[in-house]
Amino acid sequence: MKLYDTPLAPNPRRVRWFMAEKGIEDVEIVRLNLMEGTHKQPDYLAKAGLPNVPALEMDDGTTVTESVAICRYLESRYPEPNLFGRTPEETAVVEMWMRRAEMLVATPFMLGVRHLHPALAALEKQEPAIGEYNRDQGLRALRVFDRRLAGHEWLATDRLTIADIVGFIGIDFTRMLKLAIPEDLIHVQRWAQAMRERPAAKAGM
Ligand SMILES: N[C@@H](CCC(=O)N[C@@H](CS)C(=O)NCC(=O)O)C(=O)O
Repeated sequence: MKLYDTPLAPNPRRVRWFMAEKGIEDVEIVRLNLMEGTHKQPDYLAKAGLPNVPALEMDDGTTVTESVAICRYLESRYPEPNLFGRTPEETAVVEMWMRRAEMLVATPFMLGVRHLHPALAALEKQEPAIGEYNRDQGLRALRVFDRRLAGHEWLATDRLTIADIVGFIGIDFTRMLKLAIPEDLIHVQRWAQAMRERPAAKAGM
């Protein structure tokens, strides 16, 4: 298997972090340089279908993009430790928090960074108003997560899952905007610190 990857970008980081939590080491990493546009070259597009990373090329040649689809495939191939839920109930709760993390936090913050950070001008026709709106939406949504984390150690279950990885990486991307988690969100602060201390956090940088 080959993982098409790039450093610093949040979506490939999800997959690297996920693999590190599971101790997966037999996936070849192929680094693409987004700023040089290697993800837009015809040979990559023919495989991936979209000018995006990450992409996972399986041993039979099937290639999938979408970081969570890649993680689901890896979960089937390497079931332990479980990161998508063990029972039907747990699986539904993990999916719910993973989608909330994606839609309420990761996507707005990603748009904030893409439209506001000068380095991203190479990839985006920047509109600062879009960036500011999305950054503020992401910040507001953190309060939903703070309420959840007031009564739960992790977002979805009694252990770390894909929901925590998607949520934390979405929030952590805002370091590019020099944005800190508001101090009064003490439960998000506690959880974010626990995420930073995971051994897998380094692989996920
Ligand atoms: N929903 C996709 C998003 C993939 C995505 O947007 N990747 C970014 C890097 S984080 C990318 O490839 N950007 C290239 C570009 O904008 O040209 C996923 O989760 O994998």
